[in-house]
Amino acid sequence: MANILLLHGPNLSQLGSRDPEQYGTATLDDVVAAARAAAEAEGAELTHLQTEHEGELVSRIHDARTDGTDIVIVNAGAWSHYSYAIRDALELLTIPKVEVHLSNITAREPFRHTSVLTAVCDGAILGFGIDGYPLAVRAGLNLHDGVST
Ligand code: CA2
Repeated sequence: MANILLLHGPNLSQLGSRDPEQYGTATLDDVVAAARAAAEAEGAELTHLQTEHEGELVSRIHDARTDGTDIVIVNAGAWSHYSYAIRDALELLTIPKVEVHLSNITAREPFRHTSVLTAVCDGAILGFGIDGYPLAVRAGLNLHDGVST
């Protein structure tokens, strides 16, 4: 059974409380449930962490090197745009890594156009709201299983 680790960064705990045109109406619990349902439908298990603390996310990524995690799915929120610490931690992790953003960051303010994480992930899914998460699960499992798409 594949173990999927889903990671969320700052402010994503507040999803569903405002900005529905940008982020949709789903709460973080809804997002995690959608990802978990997709994982479980494929016989995989999903663990989740959301944190407002950058070091906690870095440490959790380090732990994933040795705790049996097979796949990481990460929406690091605003850290995606500038955190070289998270980028370096992800680079050390040699398992399938899928980046997700609810919004299409390339169509927003210039400071959101770049994610410093994308180059150290296998790929990124942008702009599909909550629907991006089952897609990310599928992509991560395909990489894990060596299925080409
Ligand atoms: O589109 C995404 O998934 C983002 O990672 C969301 C981040 C944002 O900083 C990134 O640029 C893109 C965080 C969004 C803030 O979350 C809110 C949640 C509820 C209400 C308002 C903001």
